Amino acid sequence: DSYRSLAGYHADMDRLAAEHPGLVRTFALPRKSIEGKTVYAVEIAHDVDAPEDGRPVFLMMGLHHAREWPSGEHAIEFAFDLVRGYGSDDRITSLLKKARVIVVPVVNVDGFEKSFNDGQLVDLRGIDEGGTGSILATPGNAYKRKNCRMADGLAPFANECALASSPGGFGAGVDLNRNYGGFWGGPGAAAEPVQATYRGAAPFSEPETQNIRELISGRQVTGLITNHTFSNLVLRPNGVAPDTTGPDGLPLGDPPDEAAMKELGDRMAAQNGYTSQHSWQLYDTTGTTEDWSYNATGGYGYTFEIGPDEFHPPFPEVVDEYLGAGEYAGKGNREAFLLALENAVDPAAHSVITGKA
Ligand code: 0X9
Ligand code: ZN
Repeated sequence: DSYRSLAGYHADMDRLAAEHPGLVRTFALPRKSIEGKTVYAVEIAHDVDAPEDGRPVFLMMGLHHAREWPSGEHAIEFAFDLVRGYGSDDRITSLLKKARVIVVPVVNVDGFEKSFNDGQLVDLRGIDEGGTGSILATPGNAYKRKNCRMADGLAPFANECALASSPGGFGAGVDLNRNYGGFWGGPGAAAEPVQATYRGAAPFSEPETQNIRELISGRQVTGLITNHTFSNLVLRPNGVAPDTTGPDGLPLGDPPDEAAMKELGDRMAAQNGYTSQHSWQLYDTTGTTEDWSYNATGGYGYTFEIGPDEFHPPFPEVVDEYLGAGEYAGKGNREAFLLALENAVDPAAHSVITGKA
């Protein structure tokens, strides 16, 4: 009926596990957030409690960026869909016998809580003694982007985590989608803590990105989607163009799996009606989730930029865009996600490189 709060996400994950023992389990990621909150994952698979059995893992994430509310909703709705389909839908049942699916709907728990509470947590007007005026122009925190890493050298009000980091690049916090260890420190990420795309003090300096690193390094993640909003895009690595100079002094070139990753990206885009493109065609980025995960593990990774033009569209539109209903008839993310899961089960089966397609 409406966007989930952080507590709502946790309650739904717990309920899924409680109602479907053997199929669903929840677990805590190893590092607590900057503010000490636990970050939860839900895992869905046939015989989910069986010891590690070599099944590939498909990872679905949302809400690296606090304000991008639909990104968590689409992630958790996919979990619900898989649970509903297990035992009743042959395709889903078969996929869940061959792979494990892990969903982390809220990566940036601290930031999301601030954004969702939309400025109700703090009223800074009384303490605007620095006289910047910009505080008054930022009445709510719904548009907060980054995490809650507070930084030395910033005025006390700018160190308030509840502040939006944009517009105006205002406020402390690390951009979690610039903090991964892939091309960290390169173009398209800021070195100054106040900036909206601040990369952090070092690669993986943040507990929230460490969580995802541990998850991907400890399991066999052969495919992932990290959801963001907005612009109706399916983005694939890399975040910098092939003529960019790499660490060896030579141009990076396209990723070795470019042809296969393009083919899957295009097939997903045919399902959701988005545009499939290289990440760098949007703009340069470094330190992003899938630039690290793909280059570190070879598992395919995509960013979905959900929705045409809003961070917080009316909730019924978010549901329709997931299902492919209403004005999104026939163009839903559900089917695109299933293609990604299918590919993660057997990457070679769909590869234009192996020719088995
Ligand atoms: O800038 C970002 O992090 C993403 N856009 S957003 O509006 N959600 O902030 C785009 C990232 C694109 N680059 C890669 N995924 N490599
Ligand atoms: Zn984003």
